[in-house]
Amino acid sequence: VMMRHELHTAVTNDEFFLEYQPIYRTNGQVVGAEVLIRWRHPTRGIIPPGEFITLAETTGQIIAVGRWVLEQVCRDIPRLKALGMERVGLNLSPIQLNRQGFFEELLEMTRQYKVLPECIVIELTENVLVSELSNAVQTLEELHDAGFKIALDDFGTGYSSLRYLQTLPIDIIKIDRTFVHASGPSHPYEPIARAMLALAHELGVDAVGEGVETQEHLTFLREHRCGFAQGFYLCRPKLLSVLEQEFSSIA
Ligand code: G
Ligand code: G
Ligand code: MN
Ligand code: NA
Repeated sequence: VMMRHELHTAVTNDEFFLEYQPIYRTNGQVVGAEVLIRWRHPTRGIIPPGEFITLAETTGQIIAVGRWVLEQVCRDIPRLKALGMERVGLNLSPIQLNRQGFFEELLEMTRQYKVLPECIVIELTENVLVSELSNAVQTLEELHDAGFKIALDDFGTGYSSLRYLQTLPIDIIKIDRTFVHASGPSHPYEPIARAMLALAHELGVDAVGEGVETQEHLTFLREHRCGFAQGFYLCRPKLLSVLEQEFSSIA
């Protein structure tokens, strides 16, 4: 169909671009970033990933798109490091993860650009793990053994069982913003949010609070020993060149 063909053109015409959203320690220090793809459509303007990733998955074009993202990230890593962003979170679709040879391709790409595996955080949603569990487990083990970091994205919103936290090589849980926004003693999710952070602490995995939009959200995370935070209150996703300007004017 139309959009499918347009997606194909987008890959060949270089219409995608990346934004990075910084990730901070809850004490304020920047430590990393999450990369988010955008599509600069020739007539429709900027299209967010929510509007084309699903299509790219169903058509298989996600493979080419994902490869483009990975290569661009590998190129950007030295510049990110210069800003104190030592790790980059990459959102992966189950189709990418379950594709034969994905691990080898990732390894090959990082070697080519002399990127250390520990600089790359593979972000997966809980739903990915449930729907495609059989293949995913082995690939995740391989990735983890090679030094790549594994993050469970949108934690608390999917269909996952807590069992995955023990059976999969998870390094980081990203607490969904539903729970980050639950601060305040009268909020019904507040006990759950606190329990999620206690769980991360018990398991020895890093916790990143997502969707931090106010000082109150940040204080809540800090008070409940959440080590890391990300959100509009701290910094919006931005072009790397814009981050470079802003971070150098602060320093
Ligand atoms: O920016 P926005 O809120 O529209 O992002 C929507 C979703 O798109 C997020 O859940 C994010 O994980 C996903 N996403 C962003 N970049 C990528 C990417 O490079 N690959 C995949 N598979 N998903 C992405
Ligand atoms: O599903 P995932 O966590 O990968 O989604 C990332 C998306 O969340 C990005 O599209 C990003 O724009 C969005 N996002 C980042 N920070 C905030 C925030 O503070 N509030 C809200 N509502 N969305 C955010
Ligand atoms: Mn994510
Ligand atoms: Na998320």
